[in-house]
Amino acid sequence: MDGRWWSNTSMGWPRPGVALVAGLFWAGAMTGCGSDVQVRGAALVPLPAEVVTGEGAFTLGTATAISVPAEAAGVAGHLAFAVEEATGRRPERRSGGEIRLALGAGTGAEGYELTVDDDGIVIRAQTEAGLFYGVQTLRQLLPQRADGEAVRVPAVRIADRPRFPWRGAMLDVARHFLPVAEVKRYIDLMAAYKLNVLHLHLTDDQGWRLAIEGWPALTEIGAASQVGGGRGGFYTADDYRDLVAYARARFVDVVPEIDLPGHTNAALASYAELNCDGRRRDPYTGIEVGFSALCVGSPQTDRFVSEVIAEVARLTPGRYIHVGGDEVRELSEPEYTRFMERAQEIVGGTGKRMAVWQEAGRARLLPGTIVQYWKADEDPGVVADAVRQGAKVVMSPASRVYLDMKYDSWTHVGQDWAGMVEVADSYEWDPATLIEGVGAAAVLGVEAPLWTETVGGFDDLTYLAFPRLPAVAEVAWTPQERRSFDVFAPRLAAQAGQWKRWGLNYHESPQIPWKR
Ligand code: TNX
Repeated sequence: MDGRWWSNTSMGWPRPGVALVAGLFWAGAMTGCGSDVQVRGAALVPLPAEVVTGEGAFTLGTATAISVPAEAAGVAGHLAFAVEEATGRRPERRSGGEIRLALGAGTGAEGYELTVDDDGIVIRAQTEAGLFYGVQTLRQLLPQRADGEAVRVPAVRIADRPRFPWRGAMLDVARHFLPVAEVKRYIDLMAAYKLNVLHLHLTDDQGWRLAIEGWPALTEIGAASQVGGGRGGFYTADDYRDLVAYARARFVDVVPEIDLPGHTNAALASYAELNCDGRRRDPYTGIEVGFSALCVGSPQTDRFVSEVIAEVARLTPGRYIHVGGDEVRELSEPEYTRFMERAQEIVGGTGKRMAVWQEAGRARLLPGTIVQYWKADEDPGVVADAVRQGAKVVMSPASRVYLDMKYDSWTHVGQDWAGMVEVADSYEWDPATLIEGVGAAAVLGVEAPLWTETVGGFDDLTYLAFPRLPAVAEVAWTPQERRSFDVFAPRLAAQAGQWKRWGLNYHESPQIPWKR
């Protein structure tokens, strides 16, 4: 069978080296060589590690069935959905179906192989996660639904695996609360682009968004505010479990953040005892940062932090708990580092590992801690210091991947303190060379935060995330030597049909050749 796959050579194409394939693929489309259906292969985001076109095609019809082994049952529904999106009909699941999932060694933990030939489609992977990513790729290969027409998928062989294990997005549900249904929609969008970590920024000055047993005022008072004075809101433990399960079913881990010891006005407004002067703060609805801090070192604060972290750990199956540590201006250096080290002990006591914003690199860290880089004008040397202590780094450079930055001066929503961030800025950088002293081995991955000071509704949220979120997904997934903005831009443009069908509000960046 192999001979068929290298038959490109006979079309005058060189045997495809990894770096060449995408460029040739697209060049073929541009010069009109190949049918329109073949062009669809060029529409993959993130670009797989290897793509080789073949000859022939598989045609899906209303009788096409799917075949899924019992051990991969968690992916069966996702595959059925992908086929239904394309054909308009839910496929039957039976052994011997033409679209087949198979478990087997050799693809790496999250990798997969996808083969389309005249007889059918096979996705093979070592894990259910790998199969799920193969299904997401298949979704992008399937032509958009045209009722009654046969759905033809050109022959192709894809071998794919991610560059980084942490491919994240962060939602700030504290500044403006987001209902469960909207967080789920965002998880769907993340998963379509193979992102696998949802960092939930659950608490901040303007609101506390998770119910904690034994601390009812956190939700009675702390959750009842948000930026601009709206009603706020919070997740019950059941809501949160529901979100975690929904994410898990899409191979997304939830990393909860309880931002400490600063960004805590909502907690300070809920409980007088958390303030050194014993007086409750007023709820805060502005957008200043850095003014609040727990009364560190007091037994009340220690009990509060211990009980909150214990509850969050109990509700969270994932490995990490984020405890913030950013922008604390009200504490002395020793007060700050001592608090972060105590928080680390508390997190460790629950069996989890701690994640923190880069500032906490100044504290003594345990190996395996995650430090999240975000700000260039804060000394990036602290990140290298943290790495020397055995920490791993998640890259969230604000000037590249803060999805709350405006695209340009016309953007109707967002901030600009880290500059204007167009989609090319989000795309054209290498996480492994960004910070001196922090090489590839220290980088766990990439995460795109979306802070919501200015974001009041889901349409504004998606406007900021699209198209930059898919750009960041490719930074996190695709080998660096395979990436170039020129080849990315038309592939990204090809996503817009999906976005329209999903009803997404997105930014029509002038850097992308959208098709009209
Ligand atoms: C900085 S990033 C913050 C957030 C703001 C954001 C706005 C970080 C650790 N702190 O509190 O929401 O900028 O862009």
